[in-house]
Amino acid sequence: MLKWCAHCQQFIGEMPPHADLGITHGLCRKCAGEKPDLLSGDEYAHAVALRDIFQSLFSAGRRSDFDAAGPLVDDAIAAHCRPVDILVGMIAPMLYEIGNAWEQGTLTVEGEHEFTTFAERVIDLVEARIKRAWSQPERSVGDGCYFLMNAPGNTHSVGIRILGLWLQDQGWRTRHVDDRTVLDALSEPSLAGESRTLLVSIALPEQGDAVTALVERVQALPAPHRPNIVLGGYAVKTGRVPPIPGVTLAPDISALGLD
Ligand code: B12
Ligand SMILES: [Zn+2]
Repeated sequence: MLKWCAHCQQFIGEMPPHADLGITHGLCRKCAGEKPDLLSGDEYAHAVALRDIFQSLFSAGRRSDFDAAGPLVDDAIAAHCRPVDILVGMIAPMLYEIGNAWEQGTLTVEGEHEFTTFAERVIDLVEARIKRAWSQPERSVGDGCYFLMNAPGNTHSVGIRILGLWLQDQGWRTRHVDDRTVLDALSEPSLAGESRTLLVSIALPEQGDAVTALVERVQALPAPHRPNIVLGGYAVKTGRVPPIPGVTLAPDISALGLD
C-alpha cells in the first residue's frame, strides 16, 4: 500500500502488503502535531483528486500518451503534491505494476519498454519541476555525501535515478558512481573529514555475488575513506537478498530515516 498524508499530500511511504498498490491515507509526522480536521470536505476532495491523478497518469502511460502527462503533473502539484512524491509515490509503483503485468503475461515486452520510456520522460519533466523549488535548502559541506551506484550488472536505471533526485530534493549532496569509479570517488581528498554513505541498488538476487565482491573492495579502503554501505532495490524490497556483513539492507527509501 502507498501511504499519503491526508492533510499536506506528502508521500509518507510504503507499507505492507507491498504488492498492493492501493492508496491509503494517514498523517505525516508534521501534520499529526497540527491535528487537522480530516472530515472537512477539503481533505476528502484532495485525497480523491490524488487518486484520480494517479489513475489518469497510469492510463496515459498505458497509451504512451506523453502529451497528457504534463497537465497531470501540473494538476498534482496544484493539489499540493510535492514533485518528488510524484516519483516515489506514483511513477515507481506504476513500474511495479507494469513489471507484474509483464510477468503474468498480460503485457508484451514492447509494452513494458514503451511504458518505461514514458516513465523516463515523466521523470525528466518532474526533475525540472523539482529543480525549480527544492523541498529543503542545500546542506552544508561537512554534513556528509551520498554516493549512488547500481549493483554491477544491474541495468535498471530508474530506481537509482529517483533515489538520487529524492536525496537532492532533501538538500543532500549526491554523486553517481559506478564499479570503476567508486573507489577513487570515495578517496577524493576534497572529502576529508566528511562522512560518506554508499547506496547500492540491486534488482535481481543474481547480482548479489557482485555486490559482495564490491563490498569487500570498499571495506578494504583506509578507515577515513570507508563509507557506510546501504543496499536497496527490488531484490531487497522483496526479501531476496541474504544479510551481507557490514551492509544495511533498506527495503524502501524511508528506511534511510532521512525525511
Ligand atoms: C523497466 C524494467 C526493466 C528495463 C529497465 C530499463 C531501465 N532503463 O531502467 C529492462 C528491459 C532493461 C529490464 C531488464 C531486465 N529485467 Co527488469 N524490470 C523492469 C521493471 C518493469 C521496472 C523497474 C523500475 O524501474 N522500477 C521502478 C523503480 C523506481 O523501482 P526500484 O528500482 O525498486 O527502486 C525504488 C526502491 O526500490 C528504492 N531503491 C532502489 N534502489 C535503492 C537503493 C537504496 C540504497 C535504497 C535505500 C533504496 C533503493 O527506491 C526506488 C524508489 O522508490 C521491473 C518491475 C519492478 N517491479 O520493478 C522489472 C524487473 C525488476 N525486471 C525483472 C527481470 C527478470 C529483468 C531481466 C532479467 C529480464 C530479461 N530477461 O531481460 C533483465 C535483467 C537486467 C539486468 N541485468 O539488470 C524482474 C525481476 C524478477 C526477479 N525475480 O528478480 C522484474 C521484477 C519484473 C518481473 N516482475 O518479473 N527490466
Ligand atoms: Zn502532512
